[in-house]
Amino acid sequence: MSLLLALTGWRSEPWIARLSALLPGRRIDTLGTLRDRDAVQYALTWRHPPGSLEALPNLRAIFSLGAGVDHVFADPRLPDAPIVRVVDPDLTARMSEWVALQVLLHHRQFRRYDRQQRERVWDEDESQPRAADVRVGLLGLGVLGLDAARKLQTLGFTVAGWSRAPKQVEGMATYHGAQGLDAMLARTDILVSLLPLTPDTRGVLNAALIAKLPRDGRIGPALINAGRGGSQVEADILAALEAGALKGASLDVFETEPLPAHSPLWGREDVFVSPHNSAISEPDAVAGYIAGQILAHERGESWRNLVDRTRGY
Ligand code: NDP
Ligand code: OXD
Repeated sequence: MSLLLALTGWRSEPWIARLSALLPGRRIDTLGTLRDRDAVQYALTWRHPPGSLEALPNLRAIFSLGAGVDHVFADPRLPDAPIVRVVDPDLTARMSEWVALQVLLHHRQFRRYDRQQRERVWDEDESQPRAADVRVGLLGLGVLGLDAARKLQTLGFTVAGWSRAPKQVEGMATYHGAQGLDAMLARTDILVSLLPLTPDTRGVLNAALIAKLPRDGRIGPALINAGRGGSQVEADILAALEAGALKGASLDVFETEPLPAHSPLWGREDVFVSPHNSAISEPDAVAGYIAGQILAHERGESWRNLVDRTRGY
């Protein structure tokens, strides 16, 4: 019985090494080495080629090697097996680090002082607001959004969050649905998106949304997106930066990845670009999580962190 690694853009070797150590005696195949399709019980995917998980008659589960599963649903010929996604403290901690870094970057005007240092300019801004005076709004209050929100609260920011379904979170203002979105945007200086990409969230970070962010805050408005690039309209973000409707942006994900060399986002001082690595799937952590799930399932336990196919996340 075997595991199949179906990866695009990621190396298989680190995963094979970790999984072989954790699940001794099982064959780990890649799409290139697979000969016996009947033997495959578990498929592990990161952007697998569409159709490559078909004709695996004994498939018990599909594991996304990331927290997001839009890449899984991009396959129109996806087999009808349970889909398990990554929920892991290592990945969650990495994302919260990145979000906190970006919120602080805008709050403490990092790009400005970075430029001033390069230009040897000593120009103190006497109007530095307190973190409590800065309103952060989280789009997506799931595993990652909630952890980031809590850590931002610890730093002193005034944090609210938005989700699809109503959610009670002690000590935090929460909003949901279309009306809730407008209400949260109206009290947001720094907007952070940790939304999954679904038909409902595609293109949601657009001109109309940006126009609803207040311009009377102590800093911002600023937009931070580490969810998925398909949720953002980059032409609208650029136009908003030009018009002053946005003061800055931090983007880890893009409509096209890698971000094309000709994208104007690269060259802007008011935009921070990172290469979709705000929260990597570290093979030690994630292989351990997946092996643990497989062994637990084989002892009769239910899958944890199953993806809802109708919601798309
Ligand atoms: P979760 O499924 O735990 O949380 C998703 C959140 O988004 C939930 O709060 C959900 O609402 C909300 N949501 C989904 N659809 C809508 C909608 N239409 N309207 C309002 N809220 C909505 O996911 P995670 O927090 O674990 O991960 C979030 C995303 O982060 C991933 O899907 C992935 O795209 C991205 N990611 C990016 C990484 C990177 O390196 N850049 C790394 C890891 C993840 P509700 O609570 O009501 O269900
Ligand atoms: C993920 C990612 O979904 O890295 O985990 O984007």
